[in-house]
Amino acid sequence: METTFVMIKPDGVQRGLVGNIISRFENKGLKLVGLRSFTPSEELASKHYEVHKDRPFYPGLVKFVTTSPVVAMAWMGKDAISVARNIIGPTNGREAPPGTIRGDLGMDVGYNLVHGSDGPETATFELGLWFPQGINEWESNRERWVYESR
Ligand code: IDP
Ligand code: MG
Repeated sequence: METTFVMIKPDGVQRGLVGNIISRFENKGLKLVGLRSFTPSEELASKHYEVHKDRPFYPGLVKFVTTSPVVAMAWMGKDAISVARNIIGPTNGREAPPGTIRGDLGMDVGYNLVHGSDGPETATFELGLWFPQGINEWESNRERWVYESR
């Protein structure tokens, strides 16, 4: 089982898409093991997006995610990192295929509604950053109806 970090960015919260977005991960069969809604500090957002610090869009990106609340989540499941990335879709909403969050709901490359960890090291780093108190793991009786065997 893998756990991945997913964040609904301020555009998703402001547009009232929180329920729509969460239900896609839930319906897929992933398990919600962490959930926090708050406006991130500049320190937190800068650390989260540190890999992009030399990119021209970095200052605007940090400003974007610190001006309004986000919904930070931890989702668990088999291959949860790639499964979540597939649910989210490619970065640019105009190019993202229908069926993905960005393809169905977004029209922009920066305002693209959701963040998802892109690999195991990133997921560990981001989960530690956003959930310093740890995740809330729990036993789901649903999982024996999601996976053939455990
Ligand atoms: P990802 O979210 O699909 O993994 P990344 O390339 O890791 O995309 O970029 C991180 C975030 O930075 C994107 O989700 C988007 O919000 C923003 N971003 C990426 N490229 C651009 C750009 O060219 N202009 C503005 N914002 C961008
Ligand atoms: Mg990325």
